[in-house]
Amino acid sequence: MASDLSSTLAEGRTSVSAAKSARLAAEIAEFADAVLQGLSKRPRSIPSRFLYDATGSALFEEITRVEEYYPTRTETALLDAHGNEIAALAGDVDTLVEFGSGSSRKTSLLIEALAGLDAYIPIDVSESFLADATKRLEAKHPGLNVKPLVGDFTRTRNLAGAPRGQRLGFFSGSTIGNLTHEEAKAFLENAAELLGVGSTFLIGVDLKKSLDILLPAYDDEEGVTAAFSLNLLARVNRELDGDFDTTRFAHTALYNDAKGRIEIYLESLAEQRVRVLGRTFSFAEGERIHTENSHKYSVSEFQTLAQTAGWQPVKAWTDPDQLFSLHLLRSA
Ligand code: SAH
Ligand code: AVI
Repeated sequence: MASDLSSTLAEGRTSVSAAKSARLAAEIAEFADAVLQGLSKRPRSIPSRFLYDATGSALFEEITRVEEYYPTRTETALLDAHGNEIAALAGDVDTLVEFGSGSSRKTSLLIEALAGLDAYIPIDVSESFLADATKRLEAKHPGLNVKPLVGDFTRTRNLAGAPRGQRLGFFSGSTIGNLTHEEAKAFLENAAELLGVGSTFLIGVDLKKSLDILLPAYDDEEGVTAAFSLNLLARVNRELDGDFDTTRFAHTALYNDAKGRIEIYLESLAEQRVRVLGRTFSFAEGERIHTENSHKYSVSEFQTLAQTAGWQPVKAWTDPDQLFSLHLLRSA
């Protein structure tokens, strides 16, 4: 009996670790495709979701603590001040679904405000970071059913095994700004399907503002944001047999006024050749790889975008300095 049980448990562990290895292999294959294609085309680019391996996620956490990076502390203050009102407007919520949950630190404020919450489903591509955050949340909120989902939130088509009932979506940190307007619309339409009719969605959105505040937030004195960007090249070296010399590329952040977004690039500091998975890529001095966009919205611009994707604005909250906004939406 005991040996039956232990062999069943061992088989269970084997299938869990096999699933994990398969996921890891698929993620590396996608990373390889994205890098080889992205470095072959002009302008060169690599999608921003690949910034978040375990090191990238830890560096993003560091960014949230630097003085110049106002979004995290401002959004936290908004959640702290308005959590109860948000919970009252959202009504009875059974399941909270978070997209790009990262450390889930801010989420505790929402979980505490939502009386009667049964389940929390954090979705993130950064597997080990998600696992650590899950352990922390389970310890902090005993009785809450935490069901993490590893994957790309733009391609999540079902919440496998998630309890039914009333759902509230949460997309914090202005991660929606890392998507283009078209991608954000498609994401919001898919989220409406995932969350279901009558669901609500709370989204943190960074506001348009003076470049004196905006530019330093993406190029801090200490160089934490630069380290976060450059880790993408280090990740290529680690996972794709690359030989990028990260001291010969520079993190560059600029504001594209026409597109209302911060654009982040890695700029080659010299003429150089780099090898990735056996292929050679030549860089001219000053040539760039586009790694990230961070779109900024006025409150009404974001509400219009949400409406085109089938979400009705319920209420928006902003801080006194008009740095950041929180939007509660209801699926139409
Ligand atoms: N919401 C947190 C973390 C923001 S950082 C906060 O506000 O602090 C962005 C998070 O989204 C990271 O944890 C990253 O791993 C995740 N992420 C980025 N692109 C993703 C994608 N396409 N699918 C799933 N997760 C993604
Ligand atoms: C996660 N995301 C919303 C951050 C942002 O502000 O666009 C990522 C980031 N990149 C550099 N600094 C922060």
